[in-house]
Amino acid sequence: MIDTIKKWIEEADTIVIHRHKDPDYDALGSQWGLKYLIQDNYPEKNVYVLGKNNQFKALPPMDEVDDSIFSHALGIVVDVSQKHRVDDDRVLNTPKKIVIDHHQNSSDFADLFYHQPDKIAAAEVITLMALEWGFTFSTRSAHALMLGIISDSGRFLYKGVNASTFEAASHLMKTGLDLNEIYESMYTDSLNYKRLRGYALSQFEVLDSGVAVLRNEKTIKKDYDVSEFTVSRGLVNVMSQLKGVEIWVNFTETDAGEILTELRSRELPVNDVASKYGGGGHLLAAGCTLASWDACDQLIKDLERKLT
Ligand SMILES: [Mn+2]
Repeated sequence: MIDTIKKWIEEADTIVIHRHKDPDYDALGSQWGLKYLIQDNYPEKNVYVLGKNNQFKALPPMDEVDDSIFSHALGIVVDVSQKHRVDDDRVLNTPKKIVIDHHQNSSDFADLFYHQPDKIAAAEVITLMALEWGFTFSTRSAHALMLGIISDSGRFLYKGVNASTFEAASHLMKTGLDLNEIYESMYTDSLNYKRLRGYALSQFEVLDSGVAVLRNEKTIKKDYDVSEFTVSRGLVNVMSQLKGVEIWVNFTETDAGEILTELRSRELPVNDVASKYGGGGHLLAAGCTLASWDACDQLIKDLERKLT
């Protein structure tokens, strides 16, 4: 399959690269990493990374393009495979769509689906693919891809990190990356985010079943001047690596009254529970959106059933 992906890239003059809504460093690093890889190896091609701008400052602002380019562009979507989660659905107007993803989901729009659920990051998938293609890696492509691998692996901590993760990282490091600078750019917190984490640490409850639960009302993001995404994704792991806790879940109320739900687990897969409520993700890290606080109690029961 990766030979076909390379062939489609070689045949295209214009390439648009998309990722999921509410991007993280893996989504963005995969986009920029792939863009730079293509440009460094085929300088004549026009490559654009698309989607809303975001708070991640270690990468440049997103590109902007006219609606007219999609009818003749190659579409590549990274780190997501379901169309309702793709940022900027104009990619659906491209004649050929490649999806490169490492989540558990199937794809409902790919013409070519390169699915690698055993890889910790989409950026790892792209790194290893480009290595097999014999592509040259510049520092700029390696930097973007490294952000993705570091972020989705929790700095090489999460389950699923394996020899292949280090193989990809090792290759990227050989371009001369400054790892300290990268960590500095990713993990220097603002004071209000530190305070928010302190608040969250004092708030979550641990149920007898071994499920830890944090409930964030909609006022919290205003109190701490952070985004909804920061509350939802940024706080779930304050409950990680805690003795006696097997599964932890973070509920965040949105302005519309829905509940963003982030699930994490030490050993037992939880993506089936996320799927049951219309979400998805990885085996041990998944998410969904619930209609109300009542539904949260239902979901907690589903998690507790796994532990009995
Ligand atoms: Mn990812």
